[in-house]
Amino acid sequence: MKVNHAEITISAVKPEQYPDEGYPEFALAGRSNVGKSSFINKMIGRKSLARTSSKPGKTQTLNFYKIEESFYFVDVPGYGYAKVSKSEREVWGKMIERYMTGREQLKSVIQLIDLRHPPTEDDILMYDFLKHYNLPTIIVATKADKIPRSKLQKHRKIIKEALDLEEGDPLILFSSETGQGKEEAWAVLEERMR
Ligand SMILES: Nc1nc2c(ncn2[C@@H]2O[C@H](COP(=O)(O)OP(=O)(O)OP(=O)(O)O)[C@@H](O)[C@H]2O)c(=O)[nH]1
Ligand SMILES: [Mg+2]
Repeated sequence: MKVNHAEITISAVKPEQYPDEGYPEFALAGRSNVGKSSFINKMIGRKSLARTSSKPGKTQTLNFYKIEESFYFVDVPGYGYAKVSKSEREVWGKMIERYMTGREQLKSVIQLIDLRHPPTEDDILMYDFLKHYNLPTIIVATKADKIPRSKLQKHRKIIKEALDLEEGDPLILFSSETGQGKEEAWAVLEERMR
């Protein structure tokens, strides 16, 4: 898909603020700094619509990006950032749970995992949470440009096995630097938008 129009509609913290057009939504989940905002930017071909940072834990709200007047990417605050207090973590957990378990137009959760390292305990907990609620999931393994070609499949397998990936959940190797995986990701999204 070639995106001509994308805009941030709202940064929401509660359901009353979510957009109400009923467009399909794809939420981005993943640990802090894994590349969620970069994924959105790469997919829509914009350098910095979704704010990226070298400072982890920056996104603290559900950011709804409206794409082509037809669907939303929802940038969700990252998990697993050590310097976040226990009470902040609880607020985060409630916000995510409320959105992800009660949102009819949420078509799939795109869970991003750093391809360079085995999934963390938090990655596995998040995937188990999504599967517990029967949420269709797409795993996007980020920073593929940092892995030598000859080792890509080995790293892919480690993620697949650590998550005990369910059949039907795609695992896409992705790089927001090179654009690797972009077409594959669009194909899956377009299929799931219907
Ligand atoms: N080499 C490489 N770097 C990447 C890739 N994706 C993201 N990065 C870098 O990783 C850092 C974090 O990226 P973000 O997109 O801000 O990560 P995020 O998941 O949105 O982080 P939070 O909003 O803090 O949760 C930035 O410095 C990016 O440039 C990738 O595919 N390859
Ligand atoms: Mg971000």
